[in-house]
Amino acid sequence: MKEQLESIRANALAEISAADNLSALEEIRVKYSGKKGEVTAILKQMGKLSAEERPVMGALANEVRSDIEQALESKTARINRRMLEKQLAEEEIDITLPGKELEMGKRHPLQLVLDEFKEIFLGMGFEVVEGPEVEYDKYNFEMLNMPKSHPSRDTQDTFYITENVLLRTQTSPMEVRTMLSQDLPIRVIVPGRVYRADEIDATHSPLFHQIEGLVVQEGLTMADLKGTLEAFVKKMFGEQTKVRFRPHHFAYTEPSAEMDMTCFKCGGKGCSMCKGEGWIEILGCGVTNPVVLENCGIDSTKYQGFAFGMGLERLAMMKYNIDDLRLLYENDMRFLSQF
Ligand code: 2NL
Repeated sequence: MKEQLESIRANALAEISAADNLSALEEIRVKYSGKKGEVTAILKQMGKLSAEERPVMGALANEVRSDIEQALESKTARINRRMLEKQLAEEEIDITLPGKELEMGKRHPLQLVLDEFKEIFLGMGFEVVEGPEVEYDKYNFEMLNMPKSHPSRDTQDTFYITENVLLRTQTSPMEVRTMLSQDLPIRVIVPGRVYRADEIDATHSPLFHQIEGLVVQEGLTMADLKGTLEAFVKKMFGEQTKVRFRPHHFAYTEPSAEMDMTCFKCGGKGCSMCKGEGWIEILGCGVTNPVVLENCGIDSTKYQGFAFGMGLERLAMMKYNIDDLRLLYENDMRFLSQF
């Protein structure tokens, strides 16, 4: 039995030393120490031995079994380490390789101008409000002192959805909503999409963007309107910019005016940009018509308002010297990547 155990040990250790993968090692373990393994078979025969031999052989059998288990364990560890090293070598990262270039998104020129506009007016204490593009005739026209017969209500200009519902032609309906719901004083700017049934060309589009502003408080005068708008233009186009006001007519303001600014290209001398005029029209404005204030439940003997409105596209075209409105909608990367 002693020789048998010695030869089991020698064979097992030789096989373990030759094995080069985990499943081979598992087979060896089963062959020697498994339920039907060779060492296990010997241990089962211990009962047949004499009382003197039994402890000696028992000790030897245990020694053989533990030698085999230790050898299996250390070989398993070696194989595992080798596999890990191989995996690490395969996954090695070459930190000298150049990185992939990430394309950064950019803000659209209309967004750039809007952001700058908001920044300027937030700095003067205005709030930004936005509202629905599908509006009631009542808010888009009626409350703004444009009765059913008014030419700007002509169906040629306005997209009607039903008799009383339309796509807003300006953002003023949101100012009406603000006057109806908000406490005084009111200082808001209202940017947003507006719609007109226009043919597309270099200066027209059925969808464009407008920014309007409205102030309602006690003791307002035309001087507040002029000062606010002049401050805005100087911030947006530079301190050297001058403005002038020409009388105009809007149903919702009285008096009304259009504001021009000195041409940002020639500084007022006259050039192709301003068609030799030296001045460029930038916005429409006026003192809020008392009729509009009263329509919105505001006491026009106590409170005054001023309002203004302009096209965002026009502002962007002037600021960035863009000569065709359509460039702002086509999303051509060659155009957009310039901003
Ligand atoms: C333009 C210029 C303007 C207003 C918009 C306004 C709004 C309310 C009351 C009074 Cl709620 N006015 N907005 C005022 C003057 C001009 O837009 O060129 N529009 C066609």
